[in-house]
Amino acid sequence: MIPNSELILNPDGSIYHLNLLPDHISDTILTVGDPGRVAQVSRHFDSVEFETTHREFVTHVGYYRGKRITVLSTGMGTDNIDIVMNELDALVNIDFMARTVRPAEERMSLRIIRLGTSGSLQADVPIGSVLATEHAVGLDSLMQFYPLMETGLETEIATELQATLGLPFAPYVVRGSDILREQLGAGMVMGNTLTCPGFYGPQGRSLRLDLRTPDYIARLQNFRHQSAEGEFRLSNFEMETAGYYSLGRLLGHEMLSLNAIVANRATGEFAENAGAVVDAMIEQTLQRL
Ligand code: R1P
Ligand code: URA
Repeated sequence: MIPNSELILNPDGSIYHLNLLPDHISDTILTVGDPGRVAQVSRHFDSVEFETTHREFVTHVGYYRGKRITVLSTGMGTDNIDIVMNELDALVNIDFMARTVRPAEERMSLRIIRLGTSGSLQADVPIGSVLATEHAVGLDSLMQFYPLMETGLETEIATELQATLGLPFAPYVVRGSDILREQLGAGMVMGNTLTCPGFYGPQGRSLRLDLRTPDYIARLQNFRHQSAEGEFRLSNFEMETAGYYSLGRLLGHEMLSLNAIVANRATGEFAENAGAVVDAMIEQTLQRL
């Protein structure tokens, strides 16, 4: 039995942070960082049957062209993704009454799609494009706490990137679901996403503070790893994808991160209408679900 201090339920039986009951979610879940973006997605729904808000976690559940969809905001950073992924998984794979993990044959695999904003690292991934993440690379510490099994290629990339950046720790590298990326990402840019534990220094932005590594951005832009699978380079920056992909692998959920490119760090531009770039990604994704 999972104790009260580990599986924390609110007085109405809902899970601690997300404030949701098992019946509230669908098998397809769209996640966004910005709580304000939840309504930007659900305004396309035929109907909304349930809404709740707790902290930065806003959830709308409704129907889009007859399909039941949940859209949920996560706030920023992989520390929040640890909460979101563990609690979404608990909603489907833990029996709240018995406080036990469901047997393997009863466990459910969710389809979770992140609709986020992102900064491009490469001049040829322009503002306005939508990038579907193939590999995520985590510079955050989340995977120091879980036994993520990385493939040989993932470990090689992590080791080389650690040396390139002169980091005291190895990043973690994890490839996402090929099926979901092919299903929903047709015509989008395919790329490898660097998940950072911050928006400024960890993404090489220097307003008033110097960075430890002055040519940090150039090192990331020029990083290449050659393997039988081809050339690997880093395409874009954001703050959640590696958390999703690694916890998705560990918990058995299908994950896809879609990135609306609103900044380009090679050219120094920021989108004049970032909202329109995000809207286009939302509409295209909903039509493909
Ligand atoms: C930073 O501005 C935030 O934007 C990106 C980053 O991952 C980070 O959360 O995603 P969202 O637009 O989904 O929040
Ligand atoms: N989100 C990020 O994390 N970085 C950017 O540059 C833009 C959006």
